[in-house]
Amino acid sequence: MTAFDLTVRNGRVATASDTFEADIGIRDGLIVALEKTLPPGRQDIDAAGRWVLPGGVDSHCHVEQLSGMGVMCADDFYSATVSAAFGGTTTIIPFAAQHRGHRLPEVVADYSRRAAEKAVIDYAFHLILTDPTPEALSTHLPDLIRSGITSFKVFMTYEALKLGDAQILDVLAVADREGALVMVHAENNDIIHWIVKHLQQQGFTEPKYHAVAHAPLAEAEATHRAITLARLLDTPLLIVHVSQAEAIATIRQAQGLGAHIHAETCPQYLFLTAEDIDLPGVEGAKFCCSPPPRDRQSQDAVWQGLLDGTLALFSSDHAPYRFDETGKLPQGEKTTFKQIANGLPGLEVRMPLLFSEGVIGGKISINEFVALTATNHARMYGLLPRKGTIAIGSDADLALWNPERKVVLTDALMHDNVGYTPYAGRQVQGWPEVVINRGRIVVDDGTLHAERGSGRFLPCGLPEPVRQARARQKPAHFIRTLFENAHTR
Ligand code: DUC
Ligand code: ZN
Ligand code: ZN
Repeated sequence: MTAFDLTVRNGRVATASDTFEADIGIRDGLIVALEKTLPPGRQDIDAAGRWVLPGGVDSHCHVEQLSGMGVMCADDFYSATVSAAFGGTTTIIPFAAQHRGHRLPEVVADYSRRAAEKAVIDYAFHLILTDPTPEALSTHLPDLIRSGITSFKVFMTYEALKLGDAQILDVLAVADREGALVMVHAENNDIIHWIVKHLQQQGFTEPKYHAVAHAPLAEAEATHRAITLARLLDTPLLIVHVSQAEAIATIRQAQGLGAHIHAETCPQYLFLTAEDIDLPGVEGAKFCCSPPPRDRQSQDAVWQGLLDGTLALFSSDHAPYRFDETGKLPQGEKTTFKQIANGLPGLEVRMPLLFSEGVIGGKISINEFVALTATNHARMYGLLPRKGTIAIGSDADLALWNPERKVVLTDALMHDNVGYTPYAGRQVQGWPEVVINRGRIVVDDGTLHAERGSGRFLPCGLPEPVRQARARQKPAHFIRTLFENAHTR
């Protein structure tokens, strides 16, 4: 009898903390052996000359989701997960997005059904919470947390999505009590609206004004305010898609004070700037996302934040819209910056961009790469050790990276349904040639092998920040008890 369904042999293995030579034995979708030399499996892959890394975990992406502006994403759960897999990612955490007036259980059931039919790799869900009614707070959220959705995103901007500060406090308090992590989109809505109004009055409509409207200070202020709300309740908070220096400094300072503040950044803040939006006609729409790409100093600040640990997560924030009337350009060539759908594709290029610039470029170690693209995500959202690492008992989610292979990123190379990549023409070094999810070879040298619907839902456990906050034995907290009293009467 063969001991293993699959062995990955002769590779150099890296986790977030170790680097070692080992063969990996896989049975029933799990890693069951890690030895210098293992007997052959029913199927063998020779990883000589390649890095064997945990499959990536992309914990921020939008899939088959209606935006706040009412635009449907270009990717469904099939195209998004295929695209992710080709880029070395084996787990995604997209959003089940509530729109006002919709009940959370139905929202989640709808996303779950669509993902189960189409995904080719494993997935969990966060919620987007836009309507924290008393029923949602007291019943739906606790039920969903128990069913494995243990993180929710709230917005401080977008008229259709945003919560006020008091509502955010309500959500933070429920999350604190029930064991979930709140993620926040931190931009000051009024600042953005005020600038937009004046830009529009003066006829400034091109895409580049998107970056003017979403001023760095709008992000800095909202980041400070969001952190203040979390500190008031002494509860964890995760700031998503951080793009600029002042916000990073505020996060760093709060972390230094012992607050449970965590943060994420994305490729667009390392590899693009506002200059990319400043193109003739509406071409710049391809680079419009919120927060927008900033400037060189901001890029440096984001790199520094990744290096010193202020920013623990490197996610794509894949928010895919085609460069046509269905997505970026509802009014064709006449589309103004305010009408452009916000978001960039990035599931497929997230890891190759960071591998090339970070690991090959000598800015980060291979272990830091693994932490930033896989392990920290799994830990943050309660999926470790099942996902995000290479260890006995973990799911056999692996990516075999050829560190020598040079690839020019082109629109045609992408497997999503977007039609363009903001990084077209860039050469990267290092490529995930074989991608394995639960022991199934999903991608092998440019060919997809996974079936539609073969991905599985992953219930998330307690997010690590929540576990840490609980372990710290919070002193009785009068302000929090005010909330508890109000909700137990
Ligand atoms: N926020 C996101 O997280 N993604 C896309 C657009 C946005 O504003
Ligand atoms: Zn956002
Ligand atoms: Zn997003």
